[in-house]
Amino acid sequence: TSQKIKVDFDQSTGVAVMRMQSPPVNSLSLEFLTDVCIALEKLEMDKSCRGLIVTSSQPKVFSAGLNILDMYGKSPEHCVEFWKAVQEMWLKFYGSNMITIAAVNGSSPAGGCLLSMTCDYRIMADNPRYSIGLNETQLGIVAPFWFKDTMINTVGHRTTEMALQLGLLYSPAEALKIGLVDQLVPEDQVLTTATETMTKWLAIPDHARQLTKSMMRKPTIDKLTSNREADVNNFVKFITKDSIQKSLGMYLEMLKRRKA
Ligand code: CO8
Repeated sequence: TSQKIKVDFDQSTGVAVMRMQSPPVNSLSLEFLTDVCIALEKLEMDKSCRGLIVTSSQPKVFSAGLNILDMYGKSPEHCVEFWKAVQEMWLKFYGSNMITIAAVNGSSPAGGCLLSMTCDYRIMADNPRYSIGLNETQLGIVAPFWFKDTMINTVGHRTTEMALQLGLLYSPAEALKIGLVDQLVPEDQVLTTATETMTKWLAIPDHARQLTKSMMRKPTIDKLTSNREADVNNFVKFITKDSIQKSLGMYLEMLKRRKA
């Protein structure tokens, strides 16, 4: 696999740990998404792999979400390829047969939050500097219906409506309160807690758990699977608009200024 993701699979436990290590902030670029999908596919095909923990090797950040530079000043053709890769990542993670646990050891906005929501369980570092949420409207863009559906399935309709309209980023304590994450632990215990939690989930017979997971998620997955092309077209039409490109440009400027 690539240098940007490190996968350690422990044969004795049947659990793999996937570490995202794409500096500086694990933004989900076309290349990175492709590598993640290939790695996930390999694990999925290995019947001895029953559980997957996803975490970050970067300090302070789980994932900054979709790579904005893949959506800014790019050709429609590039945007098509990029969006297909985003869809693919979501379909693979949300539909995974494995037990998936997100060890959210840093900030996790937008696509980062989406990735963690595709997992079966979320453990977040209890550090008030970190935040998590779907903040798309703050960038002047709109979370697609399947981002919205994933959040509704996680925290419910009313909370999602408010979160999406305002583009809310939650502190770990707030995220726990609304159920966006399942557990908070001190930063240095995120991974060990994920491993302990995995043991509990591994005690359930796979076939029963997998059918249950599929029963819960299939309608949401089918909605995208049967609308993939239209969803790609919508994305490209939206993201290549001058006004949207201008918003993204301003947001990138804001990120730079905030740093200085
Ligand atoms: N894409 C590209 N570059 C990024 C991104 C990103 N998502 N996030 C940060 N960067 C860049 C920064 O610009 C900076 O670049 P440089 O070094 O050249 O100045 C570098 O990464 C480091 O960033 P920071 O200095 O900000 O790092 P911090 O550790 O201080 O903060 C954060 C980390 C909290 C992750 C912060 O970088 C941040 O808030 N980033 C923006 C996150 C964000 O808003 N992402 C939204 C992406 S959009 C998305 O995921 C879903 C889109 C759905 C599309 C729907 C359209 C229809």
